[in-house]
Amino acid sequence: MISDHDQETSRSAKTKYDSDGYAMFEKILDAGLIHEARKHIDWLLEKNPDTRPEQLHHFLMQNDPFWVRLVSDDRLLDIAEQFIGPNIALFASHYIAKRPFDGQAVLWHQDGSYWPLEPMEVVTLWLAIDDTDQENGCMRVIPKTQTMRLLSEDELQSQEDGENVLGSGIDSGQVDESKAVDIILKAGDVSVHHANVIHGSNANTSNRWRRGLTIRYIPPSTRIISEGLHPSAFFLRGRAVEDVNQYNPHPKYIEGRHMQFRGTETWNHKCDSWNVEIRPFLAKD
Ligand SMILES: O=C(O)CCC(=O)C(=O)O
Repeated sequence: MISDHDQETSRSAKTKYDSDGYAMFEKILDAGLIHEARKHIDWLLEKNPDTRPEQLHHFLMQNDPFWVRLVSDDRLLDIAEQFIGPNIALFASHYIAKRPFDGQAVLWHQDGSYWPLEPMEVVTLWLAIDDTDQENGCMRVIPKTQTMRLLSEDELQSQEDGENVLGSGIDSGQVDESKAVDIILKAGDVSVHHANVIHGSNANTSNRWRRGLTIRYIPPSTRIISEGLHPSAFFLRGRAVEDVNQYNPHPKYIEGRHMQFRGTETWNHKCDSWNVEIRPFLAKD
């Protein structure tokens, strides 16, 4: 049962989000799970030695039980529910992990410019896996820009110099940086942002990591426009909608193939029953 205090906190976060395009939630995930998320990044980097740590994208998650377990955590879904309602699917997720002294910037952008979603009903949760601040390249938001129209990808400036995460961004002349707010978080905290709000982050100039996980949740009425099965389309909570999306089955943990994590046996049982429950919405193979 949600306490009066939690209800009050969630009401004020929603008010902040509606007004400014973002909100913050403290102390959401426990230190044990955050430790496993750090181990997971190390494991992914070992398996993908040519991939920069800012580029651990959703295409790696289709058969990764820990990743799907993490984004299905009820504490995260309870937050997503406040913004998109009780029926929740995953569209994408991406670790943006910035190494000490070397982590790249994310240029100013609106997420929706890049996304094949119809309608653009989606919310991002950004999970802090380290403490984040100005020195290690925390996220920065320009409040209230969620009311701006979405720029299309060809209205963005390309900057494919390999020195920034997205390879493009909004022309800096169109962004009033004096209004930027730093999203300073502790590991285990979560920030939430709107698909239209302008945001980005600076490079990591500190001697500390700055690891974060972006998680993009949609209601199942939002269509993911994709040729074939989208690799990170997972149905996570509530009721799915017919003839909109096809989903991947929740992957079971297999020793030797996947990263070991706490509760794998329980996870595997959950996968079995969940995959039966949502069978009509799973991609046919
Ligand atoms: O992690 C970052 O620095 C930027 C995150 C971001 O751009 C996003 O979540 O859309």
